[in-house]
Amino acid sequence: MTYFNGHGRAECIRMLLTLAKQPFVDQRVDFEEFAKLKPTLPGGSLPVFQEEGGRMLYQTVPIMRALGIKYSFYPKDAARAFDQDWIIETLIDAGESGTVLYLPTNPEWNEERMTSILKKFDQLCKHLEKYLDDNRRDYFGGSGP
Ligand SMILES: N[C@@H](CCC(=O)N[C@@H](CS)C(=O)NCC(=O)O)C(=O)O
Repeated sequence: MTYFNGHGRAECIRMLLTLAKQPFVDQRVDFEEFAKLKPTLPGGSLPVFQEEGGRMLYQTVPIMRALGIKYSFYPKDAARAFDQDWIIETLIDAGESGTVLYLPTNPEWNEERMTSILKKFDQLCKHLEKYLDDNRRDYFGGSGP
């Protein structure tokens, strides 16, 4: 598993492999090493996960889904799989709209734009919270972290 030296997009993969008790090489590269590596990467970005004797997987969510299926964290039932998938996509949408909350203020973002971004973020969070309330859960994946 190759990524930069930080949590970023890779920590969920590290956590999944750790939870599945699967030893893995946690290769962490700096920007100089990444520049050399980039042309060899299937999508030109990190994280990547090299399957033993197999393919180099890339794109965080598909890597998580493939490993989730392999190590039985991903539901076999279509309705439950759908729930996991819409939650993942909604969290990504919320993350993308929420990024502006901690970036330095961009003078090109006027108040109207900021308000509409925050409104979208708020709607997504409400949708996610409703799922937890409706299912009487504290965690999206089940009864515990
Ligand atoms: N959708 C991709 C995005 C990957 C991505 O943008 N990775 C960043 C690090 S978080 C990266 O490698 N940036 C350097 C580059 O693309 O040159 C994923 O989820 O894996």
